[in-house]
Amino acid sequence: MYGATVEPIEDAQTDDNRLREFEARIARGEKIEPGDWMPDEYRRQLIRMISQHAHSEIVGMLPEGTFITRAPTLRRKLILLAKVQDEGGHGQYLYHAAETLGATREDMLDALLSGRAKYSSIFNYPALSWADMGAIGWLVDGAAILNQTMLAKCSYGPYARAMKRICAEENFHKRQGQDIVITLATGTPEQKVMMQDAINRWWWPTLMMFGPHDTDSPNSAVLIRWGIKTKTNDELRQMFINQTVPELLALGLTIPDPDLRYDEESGNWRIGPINWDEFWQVVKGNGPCNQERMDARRRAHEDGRWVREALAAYAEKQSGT
Ligand code: BYC
Repeated sequence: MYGATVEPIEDAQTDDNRLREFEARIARGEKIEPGDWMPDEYRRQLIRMISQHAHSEIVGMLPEGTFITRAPTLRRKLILLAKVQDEGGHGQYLYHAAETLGATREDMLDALLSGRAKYSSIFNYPALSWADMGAIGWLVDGAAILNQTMLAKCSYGPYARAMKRICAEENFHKRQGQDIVITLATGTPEQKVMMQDAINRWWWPTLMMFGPHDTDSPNSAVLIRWGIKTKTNDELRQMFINQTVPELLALGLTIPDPDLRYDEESGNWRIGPINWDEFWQVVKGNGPCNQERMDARRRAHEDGRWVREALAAYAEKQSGT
């Protein structure tokens, strides 16, 4: 009887001590590794974020994938093919990172294919012209780099290390986007119109990629407390705006925001209101391409079934079971 009442108190004290030590390690800048003690909520938040990130990479292959056969030159085709392959590779690193926390590949894929899992809102918009390859590379990859450079310093070792490798490749992705944008923006009048149209369509969805305003971001507080995020959604969004606006304007392109203005006092470019209704509609599955994206992923999963079965059968044969 005595033991039964004492044990939970000891457990609670042990957990308090573990939490203190865990937080002290994060404060010292140490990485948390897979076998280390961690709060359940830290594990849950990481699995949520890393698996959503992995899904985003895989679904993110689709808008650009449709242009591999339509690239204007062989060189552009090779570059785009390499970029889309890189994205598949990023998905693999990230699924592995989530597996180190106990998530299984089957559960993560099931969550994606059944529509339970989120993935980045940005990939539910259509890629309509070759200029979109430039806009995705410059804007979408540019936004992703800012977010991922932050995550490369996060407290969880496997995620931070995956991010370092991914960021190196993302920089190449952004460069190829910039190269397309510069070529079209300084090309024929028709090319410039095509480029401007792509910027007009991708600008606002890219700003939404950073997530809701800090006041509406329920996960940020705990992610920042435990060193997963070190910057807020709004801080990263503002960094992106300040970096990108002058570069696009310098090319003679415009930003589709009548309220855009430079604030001398703070040194920030100020934007008009973001359409959060549109964002939440897209996140809930009602964006322009959500259905198409999920159909494509489900089809690919079915098409790959025989490969998974053959591999499983081979592994079973090898192990002699
Ligand atoms: N889309 O509390 P909040 C790439 C959700 S791929 C959809 O602020 P958090 C690339 C959020 O999940 C790059 N959902 O969340 C690939 C949460 O719902 P749950 C993708 C979004 O986690 C191919 C709710 O809204 N990058 O670069 O603190 C080609 C409340 O939000 C979005 C990553 O995944 C969104 N945009 O902050 C080219 C980076 N935003 O989960 C390029 C890793 C928010 O509670 N993720 N939500 O049900 C992150 O850094 C953070 O999760 C976010 C959101 C900044 C995205």
